[in-house]
Amino acid sequence: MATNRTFTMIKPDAVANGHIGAILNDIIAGGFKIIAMKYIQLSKETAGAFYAVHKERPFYGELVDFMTSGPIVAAILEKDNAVEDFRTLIGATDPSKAEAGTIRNKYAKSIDANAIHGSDSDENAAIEGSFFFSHFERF
Ligand code: RTP
Ligand code: MG
Repeated sequence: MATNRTFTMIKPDAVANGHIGAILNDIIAGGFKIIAMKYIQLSKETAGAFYAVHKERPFYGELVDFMTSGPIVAAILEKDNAVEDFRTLIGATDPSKAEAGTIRNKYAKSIDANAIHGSDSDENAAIEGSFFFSHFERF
């Protein structure tokens, strides 16, 4: 059964381009409730650990460099069918393929600087949420 939580990061490009407010509005308008949130800059070590599943991929080094290039907003979100519905709200990894109206279609410039992260499974949503937030930081 699908759990009702997912994890997201508003990535450094979207933060630098002034889209935090607009993206949070889209997330809330999409029916998601914010359970936890923080504004932080990742170290290479932290970003490398978060993306360890992609370690062998050719884009890993660039991904870690990009994700540590400026502050991000990390959050745990709640909604029925959260993981799948959030992936629909953000659109395809490559923004040129993301459907009109999706967050990546509106705010992302390239497959590397693609504005936002969304967990890809219930299991990863739980792992990623716990990576960033303790139980005392969830509401
Ligand atoms: P995310 O994890 O950020 O929500 O993105 P995703 O599931 O749609 O894509 P994923 O396969 O998990 O890849 C993580 C991030 O790596 C970059 N990427 N570059 N050049 C490439 O072929 C390529 N593929 C992936 C993207 O920035 C992607 O968000
Ligand atoms: Mg992914």
